Amino acid sequence: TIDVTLPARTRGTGGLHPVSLTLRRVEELFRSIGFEVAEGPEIESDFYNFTALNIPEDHPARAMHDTFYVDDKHVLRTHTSPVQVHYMQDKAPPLKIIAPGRVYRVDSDATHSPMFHQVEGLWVDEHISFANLKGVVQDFLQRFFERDDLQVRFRPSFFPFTEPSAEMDMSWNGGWLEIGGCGMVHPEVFRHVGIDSEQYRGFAFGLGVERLTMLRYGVNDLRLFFENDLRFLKQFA
Ligand code: TYR
Repeated sequence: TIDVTLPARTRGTGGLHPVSLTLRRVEELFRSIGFEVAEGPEIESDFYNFTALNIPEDHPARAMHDTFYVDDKHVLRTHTSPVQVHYMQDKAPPLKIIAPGRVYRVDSDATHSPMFHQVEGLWVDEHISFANLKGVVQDFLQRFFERDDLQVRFRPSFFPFTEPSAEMDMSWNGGWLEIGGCGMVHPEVFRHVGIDSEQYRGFAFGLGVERLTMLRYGVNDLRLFFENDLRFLKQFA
């Protein structure tokens, strides 16, 4: 006979990885202000990963110790910025996208992983200025962390594909934390994709997804994301 009053054997259900939770949230927040989500390949030719982004042949970012080479001409993308190039080649402005995805660098310790995630942002139109960049980033971070008083600070910096360029910091526990790079799209990048830099300007930024996730959930070691320890992962399900 069957005892229908016995408790059922249950099975664990899956949950989303904390990095996936962050990616979903980032996409939702940017979609809500009119950004589309774009994707690009993880294996790139050096044209997309470097040349079109105004990173010349002899630039240190190309050195073997940073970049995983697939062969002479192909790399595992070192950042999500090449998605900008694909998108601008394929579509005419106005363009308003984010491009989340995996990136790869030869690097491994408590704060660096050989594979990690970035979210690229790009907004190209006739009257885009650095003020739009500041507004979009600050608004995004305030909503992402649910803190109206969160401040963003821009420090002058250098990226070959933006001019001017800046490093972005956000206020956190009384101090400042670096959360990404940004700037105004360099005319040389527009030239490579056939956009008239007299008519159009754009801003771009790149944010570290693991960084956002660690701050949001109070995780202090990057390696926890990649060890697949269920005791860790179950806390987010
Ligand atoms: N691609 C840069 C990096 O990985 C980040 C970045 C992205 C900086 C877009 C500027 C920018 O406009 O370090």
